[in-house]
Amino acid sequence: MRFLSQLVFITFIGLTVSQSCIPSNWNYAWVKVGKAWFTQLKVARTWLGQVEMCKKVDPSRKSSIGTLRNKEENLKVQKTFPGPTWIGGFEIETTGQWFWWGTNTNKITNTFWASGEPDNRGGNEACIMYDWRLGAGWTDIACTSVYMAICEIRCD
Ligand SMILES: [Ca+2]
Repeated sequence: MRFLSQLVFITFIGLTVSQSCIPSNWNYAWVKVGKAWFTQLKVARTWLGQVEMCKKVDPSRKSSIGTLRNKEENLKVQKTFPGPTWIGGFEIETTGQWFWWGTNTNKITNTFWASGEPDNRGGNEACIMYDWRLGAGWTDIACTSVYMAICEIRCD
């Protein structure tokens, strides 16, 4: 029994070490904020197009479309990579419920909407974009519009 628990422990440590959070693809310029790494896709695509592209940026590190989880990430990423730029936030139908995209899709708890946003202008704005000119604020935009995007590698 003791041997078994040691084996489980060693396996656990092994997995922890091998799960690297440092980007492996340095064809992109990365910035680190806390434990997360961010880069910007300079080619404009639809929101879903950027979701797919972010996966390809650094597959071994499970790169995905970027999420700005706190004030520090929101400010540093926007300063480093000025917008207009998609981030990985979207609305389920028109429920007013906003979520972060990912394997563990979860509700957005810290929001940084620009003044008057989200306004669902035209009735079909369900994806989140930032623009430094909006005072580091977010706006909802039609997901079929094309913009640059933030991708991330996040380990926590
Ligand atoms: Ca809007």
